Amino acid sequence: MAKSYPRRDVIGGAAASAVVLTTSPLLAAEPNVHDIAIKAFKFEPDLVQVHVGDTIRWTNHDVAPHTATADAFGWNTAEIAKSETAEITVIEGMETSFFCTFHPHMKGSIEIL
Ligand SMILES: [Cu+2]
Repeated sequence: MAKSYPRRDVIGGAAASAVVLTTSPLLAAEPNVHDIAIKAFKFEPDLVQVHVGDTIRWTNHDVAPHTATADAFGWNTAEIAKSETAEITVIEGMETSFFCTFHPHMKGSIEIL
């Protein structure tokens, strides 16, 4: 006649270890999203500090359309209409100065850390 014994919770112990690993501070930081508002014909803030892999997101709060365009046209959000957003992903060596093609006095900078 078979006798039943209580089982040790070995699987539960392994799962607990896995949780510790995924929360290790040694893992690389998650990519961040950096918001730039376009308001009253200005980029706010006009300087963002970012890491490669981060996203920069512009939101146009003006009625007029705007763009965020690299000074030498290496990247470009194209037209951002009222209340719309546009994003770019930060890549190594990308241009770090940008302006609005419709309003060239609007300028902004990216600092890649
Ligand atoms: Cu503009």
